[in-house]
Amino acid sequence: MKLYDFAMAPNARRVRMFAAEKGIELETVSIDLSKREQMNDGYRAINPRLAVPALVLDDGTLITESVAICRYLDALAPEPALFGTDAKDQAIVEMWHRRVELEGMQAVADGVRNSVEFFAGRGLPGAVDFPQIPALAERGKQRVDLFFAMLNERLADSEYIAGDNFTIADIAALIGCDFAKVIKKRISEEQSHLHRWYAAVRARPSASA
Ligand SMILES: N[C@@H](CCC(=O)N[C@@H](CS)C(=O)NCC(=O)O)C(=O)O
Repeated sequence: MKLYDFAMAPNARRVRMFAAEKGIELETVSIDLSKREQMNDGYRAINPRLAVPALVLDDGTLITESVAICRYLDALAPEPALFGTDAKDQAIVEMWHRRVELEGMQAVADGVRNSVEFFAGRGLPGAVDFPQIPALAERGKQRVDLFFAMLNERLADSEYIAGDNFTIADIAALIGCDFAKVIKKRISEEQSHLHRWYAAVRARPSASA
């Protein structure tokens, strides 16, 4: 199988980090988003959604959506259990992962895509061009502050975001925190619980994948 990837793309990093935690080595093909290579006819034929990551299996099956790719890798290599263990734990991991995606990653994406010059005319990824909406960027930035505050509170009494174990929720949150630096949003010194968690998760070898 082949992963269509780009080093700086947060959603692609999600998959690389997940695979590294599982000990899975993926053959990768870089699609340089900074040169808009995702728009080229060659890539369009591989993934008409014009985004990374995209996983193409040996039988030609295309899997897009970073979390769907992670689900596939998880089924290939169930250990360590990054989507939770028993019924209750899986639901708790899903709950936190969804919150991180909707309250964190989406907020950062709104902030970045609607304010950074490179994304002018490209307010959303995909085949259709959308203009930037400055008010959405402002709302995104405000929501990032709330996201950091929410995580700091949660991490005051939990080692990792979904409980005692490192999970996909931590991967998504780390990537959200790092992506937020693009819009100059950084964890503040006073957010000691979030700081503690960030240092621990950032130090994992998979964080550099
Ligand atoms: N929901 C998709 C989002 C994929 C996505 O937005 N990928 C970005 C990179 S992180 C992309 O390819 N952007 C291309 C563009 O902006 O045209 C996923 O989780 O995989």
